Amino acid sequence: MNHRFRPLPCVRRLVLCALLAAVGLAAQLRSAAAPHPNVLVILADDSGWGDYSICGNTNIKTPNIDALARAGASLDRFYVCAVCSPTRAEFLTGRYHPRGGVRGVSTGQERLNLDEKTIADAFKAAGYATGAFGKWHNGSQWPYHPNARGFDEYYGFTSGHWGEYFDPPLEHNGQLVRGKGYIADDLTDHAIAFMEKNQAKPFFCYLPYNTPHSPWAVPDSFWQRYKDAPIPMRSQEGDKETLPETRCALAMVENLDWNVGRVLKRLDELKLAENTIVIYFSDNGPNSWRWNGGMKGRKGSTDEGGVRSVFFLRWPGGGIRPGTNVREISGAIDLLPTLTSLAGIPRVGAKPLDGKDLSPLLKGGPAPAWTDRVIFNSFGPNVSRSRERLAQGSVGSCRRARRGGLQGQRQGTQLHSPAG
Ligand SMILES: [Ca+2]
Repeated sequence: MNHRFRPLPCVRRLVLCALLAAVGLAAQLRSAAAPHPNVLVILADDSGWGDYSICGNTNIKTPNIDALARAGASLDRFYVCAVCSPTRAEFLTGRYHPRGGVRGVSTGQERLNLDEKTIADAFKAAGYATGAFGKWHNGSQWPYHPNARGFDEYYGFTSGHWGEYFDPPLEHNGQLVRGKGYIADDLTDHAIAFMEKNQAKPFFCYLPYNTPHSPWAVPDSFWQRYKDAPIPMRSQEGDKETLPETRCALAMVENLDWNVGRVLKRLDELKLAENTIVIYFSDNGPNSWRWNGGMKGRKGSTDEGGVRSVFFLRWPGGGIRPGTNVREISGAIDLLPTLTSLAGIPRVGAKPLDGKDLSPLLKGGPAPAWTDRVIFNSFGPNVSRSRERLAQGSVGSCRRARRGGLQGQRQGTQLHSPAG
């Protein structure tokens, strides 16, 4: 007699259900274990909100940056600082720049306090390869050097201004080297090499260009497009605009656009685009009087024209839908909490953040609960603030900007005289 146990039909069904449940759980675990997204942060230097064709500027063509914008989300009211170092400090820490000791751009005022933790510290601690390629401007020497602030690899120059843009003297992880060709092209080449080298694991690549910051220097192929070109869209400041400067700035932004196109093309070729968060913004307003949507102020001012930047974020594999337009105010202080949240990694450090996680806004869907807030901006003796309600007026965005400017934006920022 065969005494081997034969499960009853109902028991067999239970076993089958258990097996199916186990398979489902395994699939969920595989999903949960999906690789963290790569992050590519592209930062322009002194490019104004109006320096892009997608913002309605017919003086210039920026097809690659425009395409990046259309493929993801735009932060329509994104605020940076009046000058370089403060914006970079806010991006790095998620905190207003004075909290980290950054009050200016030179004489040590650009240094980020050593007890501040950076966004690169967070990504490095989470196992990312971290690299920065470009202008640092938050302290030149160790221990303020980028290699000491969370970046495994650094190529570029650590000060805020560089006098030579062709074959320039630069550094690579603290070693003096000679750059090759135009500086923006060279920085792009090194960022691409970093992504290629680290394509098998998640990377955090910070690409802070130093153009269109002066000196006014651009490869001849780009200059030839503008040398004699008409400039139909002008600064509202009239005689203050210097056309040769406008022409060179626009040529430098077109060079930036070309380099952004090269990076994005390489991400496609490496099949990394789907799971790479790409963001693009500038560190302050335009460095010359040129068309900027009619906004008051330029670089160095806490008025709207000095502190409003474009902001584009693309992440096809992360549920960021093309054409998403976020109207709520936001700023460089929001990038650390937002990018760590999107990547699913913890921040490093315990100091209170000023920024907020914008991911509910970026992912769209039903209107997320969002609390109105005030964003402050300061430089020297000037302080300004932007409020949600003021910024939600009947003004344009990059997607629907038209020639003639955005005069209403003057109301978006209020300037307050310093006490005394
Ligand atoms: Ca700048």
